[in-house]
Amino acid sequence: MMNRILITGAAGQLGSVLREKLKGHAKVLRLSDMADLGPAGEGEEIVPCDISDGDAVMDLVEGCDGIVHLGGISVEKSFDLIESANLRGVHNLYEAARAHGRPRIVFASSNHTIGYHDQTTRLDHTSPYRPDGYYGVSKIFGEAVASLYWDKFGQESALVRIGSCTPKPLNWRMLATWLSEDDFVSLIDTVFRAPRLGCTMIWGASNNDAGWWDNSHADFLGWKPKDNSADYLDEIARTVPRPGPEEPVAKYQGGVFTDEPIHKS
Ligand code: NAI
Ligand code: 15L
Repeated sequence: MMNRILITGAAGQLGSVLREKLKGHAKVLRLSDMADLGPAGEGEEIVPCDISDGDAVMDLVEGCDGIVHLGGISVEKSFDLIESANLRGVHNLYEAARAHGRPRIVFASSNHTIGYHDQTTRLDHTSPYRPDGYYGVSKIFGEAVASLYWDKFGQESALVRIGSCTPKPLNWRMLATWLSEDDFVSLIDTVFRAPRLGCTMIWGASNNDAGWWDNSHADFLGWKPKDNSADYLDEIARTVPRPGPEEPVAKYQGGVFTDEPIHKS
């Protein structure tokens, strides 16, 4: 069993899910965020930290043998906000990992790295980036830093381009992008157990009939997502009006993010 897994962004939506569902995957879960995390439970350590602070991140990472990096801005915002949390934050994390024995990193990247691809296009790991905002650009930066630290220092990472991780798919687009919480947990578990990881991009989506992304390049890891958004098709058809084909949410893989302005600080 792993000794200590660090979860950054542990107070957020996915962090709260993993706080529960990764219990028992390591002797200790070190939970970190700049937002309040409440008291530590059994098998938990709470370490508050702003990831844009390099010294604090250096201390945060010490003693961890795996990292799930969720912390940062998770939607489109001004460049200033994204720069400090997502650009400096990732730089600080990789520098700290390098100094502390190179624990494996699961980096929460996003489908917004490729958001301007049309929904009729099938993508694989060789498809070009088409970010739909500065948020998507910052995730491409994170993937590039991971690649640099792999080639230069042998730092292993899983670059998980998460689609939409929610308890169930909520709209027509999510029939393609949905990642169930359990499949996310099994992905993290697979990544930490794999004999070889390297620096591998993985599409973070469940086994959806309506999916857009081909993960066959990452078959060597052995991850087998079990859930399928098709189980919710009837419910969505009954409750969610179908958008017109030219609406961003139905046209582009990044959905409504493609309709965002460039935000000012
Ligand atoms: P969230 O916004 O709920 O959580 C992010 C957490 O990061 C928050 O608790 C926030 O306080 C923390 N944070 C922000 N700036 C920080 C800083 N400077 N220092 C320390 N902590 C900071 O986001 P969510 O939905 O939980 O997503 C987690 C990660 O997964 C994010 O990196 C997001 O970009 C990525 N992701 C999530 C998807 C989803 O479906 N939820 C889809 C694609 C990517
Ligand atoms: C993301 O990257 C966001 O963090 C999340 O809030 C969702 O909007 C998701 O993508 C999505 O595209 O559904």
